[in-house]
Amino acid sequence: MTFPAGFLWGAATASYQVEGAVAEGGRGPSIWDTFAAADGKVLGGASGAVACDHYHRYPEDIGLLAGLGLNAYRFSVAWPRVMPDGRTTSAAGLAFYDRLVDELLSRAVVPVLTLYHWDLPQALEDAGGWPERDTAARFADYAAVVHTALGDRVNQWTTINEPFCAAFLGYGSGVHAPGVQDHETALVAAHHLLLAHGLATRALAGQARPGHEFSLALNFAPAIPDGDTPAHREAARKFDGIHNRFFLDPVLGHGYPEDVLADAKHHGGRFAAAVRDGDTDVIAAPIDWLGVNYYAPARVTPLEDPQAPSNCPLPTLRGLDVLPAPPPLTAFGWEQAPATLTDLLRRLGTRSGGLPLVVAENGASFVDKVVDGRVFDAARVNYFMEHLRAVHDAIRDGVDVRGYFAWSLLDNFEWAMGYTQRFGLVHVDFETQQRTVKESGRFLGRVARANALRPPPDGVGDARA
Ligand code: GBH
Repeated sequence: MTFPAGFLWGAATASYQVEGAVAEGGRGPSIWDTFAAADGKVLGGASGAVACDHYHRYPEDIGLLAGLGLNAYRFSVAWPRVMPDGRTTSAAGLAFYDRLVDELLSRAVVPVLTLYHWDLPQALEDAGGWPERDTAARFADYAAVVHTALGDRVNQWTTINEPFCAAFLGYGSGVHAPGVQDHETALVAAHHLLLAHGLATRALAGQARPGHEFSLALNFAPAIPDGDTPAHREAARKFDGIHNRFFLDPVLGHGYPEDVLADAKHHGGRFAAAVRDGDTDVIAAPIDWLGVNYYAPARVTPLEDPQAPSNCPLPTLRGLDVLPAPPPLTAFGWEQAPATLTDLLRRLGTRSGGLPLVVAENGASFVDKVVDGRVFDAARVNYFMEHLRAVHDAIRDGVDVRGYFAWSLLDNFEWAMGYTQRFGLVHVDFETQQRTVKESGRFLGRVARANALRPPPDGVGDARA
């Protein structure tokens, strides 16, 4: 099972989840520093203050990634390093990413840079955050500054990682920073995040060099109706609408989906008022590829009362429940459904008219133990193997998939779950900062070096056989 020539094989991280050093190099506070400092928001009272200390240990970490045989590193830039107050550029902040990019290039690793993975400067939250339209303009300015500084060496640019999470978990359910709980506010925030993507993409395109490519990364949770009735299909439509199409459709130039806007009617008029003439054109700024973050589907079932509140805390959702996932589960309790990834990639390829796709995140948390200096994470090896076969199935069917990034290079700060969920190809001991490459890291590196997945010997690790 060979992958296309030039396929990007990488691992991903995010600034707040790995860097630590939150008070160094002139970095300003972000909403995640504030959120993690508040009582009861993050499991165990944890924060990203130290995390993996990647800010100091990036040469070692990039050495591990390159040593495995991976050829790309997807990382995010911390806006509050580059602009401690959200507006004024810090040379010291930019200098860190300068060093990081040089280190990657010296090891022939392709830098894939994400401008926003949820660490909004606190000063901008104090000025209204994503529910405030001006934040989108501030983001475009910031994007241009980073692009000016690194555009001579970085070709792959992603504006925003998972606007769904930044908006709906940050301002709707409140389980992520800044912890606002208001679904109408969350919809407004979502619009401004998408607007920020469009404004930034336009700004970067205006100063692009040959070879530069622009993208954003959306998280998809395909909705699987847990039964074959019209009510089940309606429940799946609603979930798919707000989780997936609400973000995908405007980026692809189709505007906001009418059915989702109808589902959103009970939220009042603030979202409609936030969408100004011309915004949908901005959001539809051409991109070169779409980042596809995939972890698991959602099994949905209708409630008898179509107006009854859903157990899934997303704006617009009424009259449906999301069922507990069937086993085998990851440590997070997420379903393992590789075939859903094939379906998703096919659907995105069709819906986008053939836009190149990159699997920008895929991975699983399991309970890992270091034994005699090794981590035999067989469940994760199996997870990667099955999902890579799923990606290959889509490519075989003609979908243009250009790369695959494991989430994550390192065990790291898993947001509201603190340090309790390990997703890394590399184990991190958070007491000593000792790194231990896991078996899954070696496995992915072998696949990357071969640019091919070899079928396993009969019956071995083959859940589909
Ligand atoms: C990714 O998001 C993040 O990009 C990354 O930073 C993180 O470490 C990684 O996942 C692992 O968690 O729909 O309200 O029931 C994953 C997207 C979105 C998946 C929220 C789980 C459940 C919330 N996640 N979703 S809800």
